[in-house]
Formats: sequence, C-alpha cells, structure tokens
Amino acid sequence: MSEEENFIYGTFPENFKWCTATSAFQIEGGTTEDGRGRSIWDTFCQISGNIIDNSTADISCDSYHRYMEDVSLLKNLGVKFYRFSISWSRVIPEPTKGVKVNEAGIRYYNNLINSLIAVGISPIVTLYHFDLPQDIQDEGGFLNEDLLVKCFKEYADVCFQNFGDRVKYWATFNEPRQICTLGYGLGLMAPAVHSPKTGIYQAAHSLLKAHATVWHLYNDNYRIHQNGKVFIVLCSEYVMAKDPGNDSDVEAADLAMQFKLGWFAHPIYINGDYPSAMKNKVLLLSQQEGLKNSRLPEFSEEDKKFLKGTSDIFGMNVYTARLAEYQQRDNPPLQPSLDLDEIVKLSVDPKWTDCGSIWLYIIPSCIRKILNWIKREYNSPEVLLTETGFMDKTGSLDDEHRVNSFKLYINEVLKAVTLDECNVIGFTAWSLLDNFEWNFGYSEKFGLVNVDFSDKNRTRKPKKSYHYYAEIIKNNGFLKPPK
Ligand code: GBH
Repeated sequence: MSEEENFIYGTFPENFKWCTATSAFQIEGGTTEDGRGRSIWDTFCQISGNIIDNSTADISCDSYHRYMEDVSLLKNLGVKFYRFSISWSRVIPEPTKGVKVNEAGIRYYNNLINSLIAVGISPIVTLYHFDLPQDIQDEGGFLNEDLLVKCFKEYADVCFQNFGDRVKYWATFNEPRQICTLGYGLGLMAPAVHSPKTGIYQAAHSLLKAHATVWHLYNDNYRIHQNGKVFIVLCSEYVMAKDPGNDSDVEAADLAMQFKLGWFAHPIYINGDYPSAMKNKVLLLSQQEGLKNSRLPEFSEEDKKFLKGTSDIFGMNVYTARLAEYQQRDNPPLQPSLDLDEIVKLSVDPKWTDCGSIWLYIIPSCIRKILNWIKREYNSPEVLLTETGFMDKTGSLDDEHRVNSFKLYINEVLKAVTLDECNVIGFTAWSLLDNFEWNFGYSEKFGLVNVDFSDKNRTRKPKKSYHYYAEIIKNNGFLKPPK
C-alpha cells in the first residue's frame, strides 16, 4: 500500500505546538557588527573549498537587521512557537577572557523576543547551534572539557538572567551527534578536527557534561522563578533492518540506533551512562587495536548521577532513514568511517527519492517509527519534534514536493499520536527561510519562504509550502474534505 493510500484524517491534541525554526549563523548575517566575536564557522567559511559555492554567512538572510520581517512572516504563518538560536559570540564575544557581555547582542535578542511575544509567539531558544566562539576552539573547544563546561555555563547563565523571564523553552545543544562526528570525528564541518577514534568520543563526553551543568544551573537557580523547560535536541536517522526477516540485520539496526541516538539519549534519559551495546563494542574494538582501555571515556558514579534526568522534554530532529546490515569485518579489517565503530553497513533503498540531496531521502514512515522507538526505549517521554524539512536547489515558490513531503510526514506524526499513543507535544518545520546551509552554502534551500540572495533587500517570498503549513496549523491537522 502506498503512503497516500494510508493517509488518515484527524486533528492533533489541543495545544499541540506548531513551530518553525532557524539558527543564528544560518540567517543573521551582521557577523562583524556591533561587537560580535568570531565563531568557528566564520573561520571555516574563510577556507576555500570548505563551502560548496565558496559563500559565507556574512550577510545571509540579514535577519540581524530584518528580524521584523521574519516576525511578520511567522505571525501570518500562524505558528505559536518559533525556534531560533542565540549566537554565543554576539552575547559574549570572547568567552575565554571572562564574562564580558556585549550589550548590543543582548539588545538584539531582547528586540526579537519582545517582537515575537507581542504577536503571540513563544520563543524556543537554542543556546548552541554549531557556532562555537573561535577563542574557545583555540584552546581545544569540545576537547577541552573544563573550559567548555565553564564557558557554556557562564553563557547560559547570562541568557537565563537576561531572557528567562520571557523564554520558557531552552535547548542546550542542537544535534550533538553531528557536532561530534562531523566537527571532531571526520572533520568535515567546523572546527574540522579529524579525530575519528578518540576526539569524537571526547567531544561527546564534554558536551554531555556541559549540557547537564546547564540543566542543573537552571534547576537550582532559575526554575522556581522562571518555570521553563531545559532540554537537548537530538538527531538520528531511523535505522531499520535491511531485511526485516533477518535477525542479524535487525540486531545491526538496533546497534546503529544505540550509536546514533543512544549515545546521547541513554545517559540523559536512562542511567547517566552510554548504552551497554556501545560500551561493549568500542571496548572490544579498542582491545583488538591493542589498547588496554576503551577509547570511549568513562563516567564516574558521580557523573552518572549528575547526568541522569537532565532533560525536561525529548527534543528530536527527524529527517530521514537508513537500512542496516552487519559489515563483513574479517577481510580487510574495518577502518573507522562515518558510522565509525558501529560495524554496521548503512545503505538506502534504491526506491527512495532523494530530492537531489546526498543524505536526505524522503521516507515519511521514518518519523512515526522513530517516535515509537523513543517511546519504547525511553519510557514514553514528552517529545518535541524540533526539525523536519526538505531541500531543493531552486528555492522555487511552486514547491509542490515540499508540500507533499510535509503532508506525508505530518500525517505520520498524527498516526503516532492517535494510533500509537506516542507522547508528541509539537512539530517544527525546518526552516522558516532559505538560508546558509552550512557546507552547502546557498546551493540547498530548506525554506517555507524564499529569500532572494542577489537582492540587497533580501526580499522574502512565501512558497506554496508556507501556505500549506499555515492551513495545517489553522486546522490543527487534516480535515476530511466535504463530500
Ligand atoms: C539539520 O541537521 C541542522 O540542524 C540544520 O542546521 C540544517 O539546516 C538542516 O539539518 C538541513 O541540513 O554532508 O553527507 O555529511 C540535520 C541532520 C546530519 C543533516 C548530518 C546533514 C550531513 C550530511 N544532518 N548531515 S553529509
């Protein structure tokens, strides 16, 4: 049966949170204005060859100056929530030199937050969406645990103090897995550290501690007055067995999920420690490499207590899926690769459509499946879907493929909520705007709204998908067409 035939009508629970999202580096521009410090992405963009079209985010959507246009687009879209991120470097330009707050940065985010609230939109604020201040990186970045934890805590404290009276949803890190694998493992994204055997795990270890430190900071000092929620935004492909009838593939898929999602979710939502399947596997591989200790760092008993339970909701970005089977490792021996110590070979079904992206295949059922996996594995937490989106290369206003993809993915969320009783509290469309798409520069567009990057006014034009999403929001789901 095709996805279309499976379509169900119905509405979401009352107060379901409809949201759209952006991130600071991807939309703000104004990278040298008003005392903003440098981030690792400013540095990364400077090196020729890193960004496909050799572009930078120096102006991008120019939201640093045009945020009121964004706010009015959000208002007309009908979302009651907007997820954006704060540029750490705008708020504290050089964190290693002490907490010297840049008032212009505070003013910018106050203006944005106040403008949102004035039109009935609640901010969901991500503290870290890939843009580490360069001076922290100069001293090791995520590989310098003490420094990262200290500076991230100081930064969060400034944000809670200045904005926490109005911001009730705080995400600490966006996509830790991507930060660690691409930033400190393969070195394909900023800060481009190539350390696939150890750096990758050390970065994750520091990140988890920094996250938990900030959750405790809020819990101890702010929660009683500000009454908000602090959480982390995880991401994973939904990995399923290549052949569902083959036990070995089923096991491989589960192991991959533990490495991708469990790596961060297990410590936070289960017991303060990495999944045992992951610990066993990395230890075994380390021993085979002649090492005495596992390359996966260990948490002390105290760390585990500190980490466990440090997310008030489960933030999840869902885009796509993969098929899993075990690799034959005997001959030749496996080298660490993108999926590193998983020993799992991932592939895609030739029938899946890829909309021109090297990683994003359109597989609507993946979102319902991953929601069910989260429900089973982590005891039915409240899940906030923090990103789902679709790219094309044209930015065309007539984006029928995006309309159709959102329709099918959101319908799978509806099934997860109404048929499977998954505890989903909201959905977020990535992204409000076409923007600076990291390594892909401006060559890939994810926006509900087209931005003309050749026009100095960065004119914004809603696409068909914007109007379609507005309709879903208005109806709170899918109404049966009249007979
Ligand atoms: C999201 O990550 C990001 O949070 C968001 O900032 C971004 O705009 C959005 O994706 C769209 O890309 O180049 O083959 O190594 C989604 C998950 C995982 C997608 C890593 C890109 C890298 C693919 N990401 N992946 S590759």
